[in-house]
Formats: sequence, structure tokens, C-alpha cells
Amino acid sequence: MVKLKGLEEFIDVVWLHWVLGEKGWFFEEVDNSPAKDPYYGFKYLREFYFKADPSYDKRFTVPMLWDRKYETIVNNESSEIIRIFNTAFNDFLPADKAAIDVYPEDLRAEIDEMNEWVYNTVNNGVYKTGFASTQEAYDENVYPLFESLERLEKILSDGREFILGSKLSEADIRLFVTIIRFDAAYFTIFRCNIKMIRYGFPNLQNWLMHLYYDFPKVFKETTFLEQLKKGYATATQSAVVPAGPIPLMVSRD
Ligand SMILES: N[C@@H](CCC(=O)N[C@@H](CS)C(=O)NCC(=O)O)C(=O)O
Repeated sequence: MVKLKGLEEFIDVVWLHWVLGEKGWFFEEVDNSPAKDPYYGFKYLREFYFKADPSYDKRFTVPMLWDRKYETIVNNESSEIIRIFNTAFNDFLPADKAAIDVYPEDLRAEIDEMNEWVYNTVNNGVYKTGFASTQEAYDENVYPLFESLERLEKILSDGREFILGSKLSEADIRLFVTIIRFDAAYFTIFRCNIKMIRYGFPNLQNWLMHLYYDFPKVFKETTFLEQLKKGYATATQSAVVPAGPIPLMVSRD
């Protein structure tokens, strides 16, 4: 959203290390993470949460949107941060960027309806499948996940450019972040392995490649496949990173 709306001047994106440590997310001079956070010199994400509220006792999650002026957390819910970025800076943006609207009036009902099942069975579905500790819980989630992928595959079968037709919308952004991780991480590490996107869902694969390769600033350059693969491998019991898939992202050539 920062790249799509051209918010770099207002929003500084600071990356944490891809390892989820014992004290939660932390900064470390590895890949694109700095050794410490550039504003306070914090080592851990939790330090921001405690600065905002010393009695905070919930999870220390990313993404976390911090207000540098008021020195507090604005929001830590990705779906809400998408909506904030969609409009909050419009008055300060050039006309072409201000005009970008991923939640336009005419698509709101469709977006809301889609968010409901896509979130429950796909975005969160991969986690419910991956962290299932019983066969029953796994079965309860893996089949609805793949039913939804089939449903998305069918939606895209009329050759439309984006999930809801000819306009890039919130539905694409929310789905992209899960589908781009699918073959690289969820298929193996979360046992979401009925089919791979690249071999089993040609329309979803084409849609994914379209976003990734045709809007590189927004999607390709903000995706760190090697890092996320290592991150998911270490987040689940084992530090061993599976070798495949090779290539990690299918090339267009
Ligand atoms: N509602 C949040 C959930 C965020 C979330 O669970 N983030 C995970 C990483 S994908 C996290 O930071 N987990 C850290 C932890 O549970 O300690 C959102 O989607 O923005």
C-alpha cells in the first residue's frame, strides 16, 4: 500500500529480522533489517508496544503502524492499515496517487463479501491448517482452503485482469500476500499440499505473475521470498529450510 499509493515520504517501512525469537520479533542486521530501530534504538518490537502502553499484555504482532509525532501505536491490524493508507494521505498526494482507491464505492459490497470467506478459509485458513495439532482440525481446514482456491480459480476463469474485474482492489492485495507465499511456504511447511498454485491453479498463477511482474514496485520489490521461506521454516519447530520449490518464483520467460 505504501508503494501503491506513493506514501514513502510519510511512511518509513522498517523491517524486522524474519526469525520470531523468544521475546518476539527483533531487529538484527540481517537481510533488510537494521541492527536496531532507527528512531529509539529498540532491539525488540515489544518495546514499541510497551512505550505506547506500559501495561500492554497482548501479542506483539506485525505489522505495527507507529506515529512518530505522538509516539504511539496507530494500528496493528493489517486490514485496517490498508484502509487507512487508502485515503488518509490523499490531501497531500499528487492527483494520480490520490485517485488510487482500492476500496471504491462500487466494489465495497463485493469486497466485504469476499473478505469474509477469503479471510476465513484462505488468509487464516493456511494458518489454521498449518497449526492444526489433530487430524480432525487439519481436515476441517485443509479442504475448505482448497475449495476456496478452486472458487477463486473459477472467478478468474473469464480472463479478468483482477479478482473483481478490471480494477486492482483490496481483494487482490489481501489475496496476493497469501498466494505469493503458498508454494514457497504453506504447501510444504503448513501441509497445504493438495495442489501447488503453479501446477494446480493456472488462472491464479497467471493473476499472481501479472501482479508480481507487471507491477514490480508494488508487489515484486516488496516480496522477500527467501526470507519468508526461512521465516516460516524456523517458526515451525524446525530450523531446517526445505530446498524447494525451485524456482522459488516461476519466471515469465
Ligand atoms: N491481526 C493481525 C495479526 C497479525 C499477526 O498475527 N502477525 C504475526 C505475523 S504474520 C505476528 O506478528 N506474530 C507474532 C506473535 O504471535 O508473537 C493482522 O493481520 O494484522
